[in-house]
Amino acid sequence: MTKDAITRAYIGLGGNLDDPAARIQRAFLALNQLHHTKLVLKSSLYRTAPVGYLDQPDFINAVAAVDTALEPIELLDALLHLELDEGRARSFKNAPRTLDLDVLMYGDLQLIHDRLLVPHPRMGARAFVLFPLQEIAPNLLIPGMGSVKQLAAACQDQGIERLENNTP
Ligand code: PH2
Ligand code: MG
Ligand code: MG
Repeated sequence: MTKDAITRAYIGLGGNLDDPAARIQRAFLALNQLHHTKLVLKSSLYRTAPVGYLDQPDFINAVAAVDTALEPIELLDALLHLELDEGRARSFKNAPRTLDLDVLMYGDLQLIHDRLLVPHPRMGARAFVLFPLQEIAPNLLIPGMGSVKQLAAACQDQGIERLENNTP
């Protein structure tokens, strides 16, 4: 099922196993190939310190903007397929991974669904989301959380480095 309206959605990309930068570059291409979906903007790649479970390699993170006619759950399922294509295995919460693709925002929607919370409930406190998001959408307001600028400014202390040439 698709709907006629097109919605701007933001996708968080991250990984820290087996050449994550290459996987994120492939994921940008794959997002543009999804049904009823067009890649609109992609951020630089960032090297980021792990958040949550600390005993694991640094991550590579980025954010993409897509315009999509997929419904939120359809988009979620499409992203889960792309993760599987990149060999994603799920062992424990916040475990190292080849590729994680998260629906961060879907227009102005605030969604509580048993499979998906939008906006992503932790995005407002994570530099690895907010810095790349701010790069591609500096004036964005995150429903229920505030402006990406203010939220990013409050996360300056988290380890994050923009990769100049987009390679680690
Ligand atoms: N993702 C997590 C938990 N911790 N840390 C960084 N630096 N980057 C991530 O993408 C990340 C994380 C859960 O998905
Ligand atoms: Mg995640
Ligand atoms: Mg995820």
